[in-house]
Amino acid sequence: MIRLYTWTTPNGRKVSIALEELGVPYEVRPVNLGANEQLTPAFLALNPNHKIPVLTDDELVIWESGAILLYLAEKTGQLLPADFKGRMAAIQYCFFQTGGIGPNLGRLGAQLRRPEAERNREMVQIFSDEVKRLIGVLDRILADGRLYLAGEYSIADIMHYPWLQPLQALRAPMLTDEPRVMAWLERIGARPAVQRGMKVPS
Ligand SMILES: N[C@@H](CCC(=O)N[C@@H](CS)C(=O)NCC(=O)O)C(=O)O
Repeated sequence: MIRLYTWTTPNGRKVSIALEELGVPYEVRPVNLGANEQLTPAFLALNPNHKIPVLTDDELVIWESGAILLYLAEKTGQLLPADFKGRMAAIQYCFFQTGGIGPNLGRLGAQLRRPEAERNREMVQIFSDEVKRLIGVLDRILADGRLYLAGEYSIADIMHYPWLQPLQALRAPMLTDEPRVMAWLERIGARPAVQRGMKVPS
């Protein structure tokens, strides 16, 4: 039985989207980050890095969203291109997401959630410039007319969607300025499994 330890945040939703896409039965264990439940000894025993998501599959415990999505893709033989070049491209975009858009947008969000007087303006500028640049990179990748990042729908798209969807909902100019990224987000967001995964935990 697969168990997903998660919360209402982008990294957790990558995994619920993938599980919904795969139609794999799973049990949700909400970890309330607002109540610091990720710091409890029981959770630290699963993930010493005290972050969601964590996935357990019987005795196996995996953390880091990219590793979890790769595990699910390998286990089911889905959501990764079958050809070697395509697989490597998809994995490349997964690393690109966890090293770029994830941390930069995460830190930008953390600044913007503070009252205005408590924000570090320099940090806000640095993170928003970097997020804008990274969205520009996605736009450049999509410029050849491909529908999905690695050619076909894969974990590479799932890794990015929950991070960028809030910017889409806010109609943030750094995103709306890039019509190809907007169209790609709309394409992903139209998928029923994505819509279900974005509601986990309910
Ligand atoms: N690189 C990790 C990042 C996971 C992450 O940052 N999780 C956040 C929520 S989106 C978290 O659990 N934060 C709690 C903490 O840092 O104590 C991944 O991709 O899984």
